[in-house]
Amino acid sequence: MNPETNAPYQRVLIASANPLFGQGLEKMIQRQWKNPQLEIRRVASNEAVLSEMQNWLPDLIILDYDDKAISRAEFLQEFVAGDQPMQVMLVSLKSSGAVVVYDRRTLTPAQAEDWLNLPKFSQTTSEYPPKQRRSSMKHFVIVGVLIAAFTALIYFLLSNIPLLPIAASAQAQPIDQLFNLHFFMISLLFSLIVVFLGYSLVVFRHKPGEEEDGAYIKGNNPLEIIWTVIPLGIVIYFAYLGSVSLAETRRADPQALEIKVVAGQWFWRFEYPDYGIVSNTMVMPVNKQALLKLTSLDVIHSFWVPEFRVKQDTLPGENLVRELRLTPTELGEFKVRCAEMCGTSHAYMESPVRVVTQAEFDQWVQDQLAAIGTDPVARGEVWARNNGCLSCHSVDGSPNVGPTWKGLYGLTHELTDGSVVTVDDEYLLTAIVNPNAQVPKGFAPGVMPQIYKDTIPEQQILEIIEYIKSLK
Ligand code: HEC
Ligand SMILES: [Cu+2]
Repeated sequence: MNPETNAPYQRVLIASANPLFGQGLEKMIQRQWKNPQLEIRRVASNEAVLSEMQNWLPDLIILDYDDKAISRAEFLQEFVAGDQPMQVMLVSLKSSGAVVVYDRRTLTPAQAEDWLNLPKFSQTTSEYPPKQRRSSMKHFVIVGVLIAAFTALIYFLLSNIPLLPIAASAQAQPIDQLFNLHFFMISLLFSLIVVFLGYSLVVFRHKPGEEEDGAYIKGNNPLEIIWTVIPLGIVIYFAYLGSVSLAETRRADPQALEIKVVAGQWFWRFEYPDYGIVSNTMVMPVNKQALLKLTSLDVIHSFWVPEFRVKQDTLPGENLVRELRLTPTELGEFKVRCAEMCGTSHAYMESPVRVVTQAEFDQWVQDQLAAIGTDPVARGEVWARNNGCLSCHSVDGSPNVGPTWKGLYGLTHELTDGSVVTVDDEYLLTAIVNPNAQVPKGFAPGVMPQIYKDTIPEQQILEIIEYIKSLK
């Protein structure tokens, strides 16, 4: 360092947040200048620099070139506001111990910008802050327009690429509305990120010869609050829409057609308890709600017809029956597939789903019933099997939860109340529709389901009785 001997400094202000910088420089200056009147002060923050400049009036200010905590821009502002020329040095300490003096000069306020050579500042002092704000406003306007255009473009593409198959059920409507909204949000967020990124890359690129570091930004509270509160609001709104849509897909029609869906490795079976039909194809009348009661025989499967959008797991276990409501709105042939990995043939676990008119459905029911036959005994056996009677009653005399049906008809029975009855048609009918009325000795009341009066058509109950009578 080589100070001008004819202008010895009396008050030197060293501005750096790095204590090593200040100490090293102070020692060096005292050794070199040997000026007994020399006073050196060290400050570590912007505020301190500014207050010392105003109150202590140093005649040399040494700024740490590498210190981002000392803002040269603010320093400059303060300096421009004053009217004293000031000696400033811009110094950098290298790790090798070398001192690099970038600049050292007496500055008049008018020269200040030139000296600091901060490219962001305008050439004319008086314009400095407003001009900067105006030009960043310009960037925001351009970016805003670009984001809007980009969002529109991507949303247009997303909504015109057939990402989803046709929507073929009433339950698909609220779900597709949600999908649309999500597509819009995806487009907006994607544009927001990519446009800001791309614009910054292009517009704020280092120009050749521009060696300055970028501005040091420590935080921005308003920005952080905005980008927390707005997404939070959006997420809460989506949660609200999600629950509304869920309720919509579950809206119950009391007239719904019940279909029991049984999943197993690897097949689907569809039972129509109202008709006593069991089928490998799910046939549904159009525009009529079907109430699916889903269950599994082995592992967890999942019932999914993509055109209907809604999906429901099927779980093994009597008391884990799940419900799904479907109102098909389009005639046609679809496919149910398993949407839960369930073993080696999971990928092939598909069954046809046919949506037909009510007339076609009635015809299908007639055909199925005709296939079962007209023999009451044979039909009774089907109803007994479909309704799960045979899981509690054996037909070969072997013991089970309930009394065996073999040889039951005509038997003389002792009941738990001590009375003795002969098993005839009337007894069997009462036993099925009102099981607790007469409990045979050795069996507990309340075990046999009390629901059959309501769930099995009377004609079918009579045919079950014919079947029981045939088991001699
Ligand atoms: C969960 C087991 C269970 C199921 C399912 C079941 N039952 Fe029963 N059933 C019983 C038991 C236990 C009894 C004896 C106690 C009673 O009568 O309540 C019985 C009694 C009967 C009797 C009288 C038998 C006798 O010896 O007096 C008839 C008839 C009968 N069931 C028919 C049916 C029919 C038809 C179905 C299907 C639609 C059916 N049960 C389903 C458990 C069952
Ligand atoms: Cu499966």
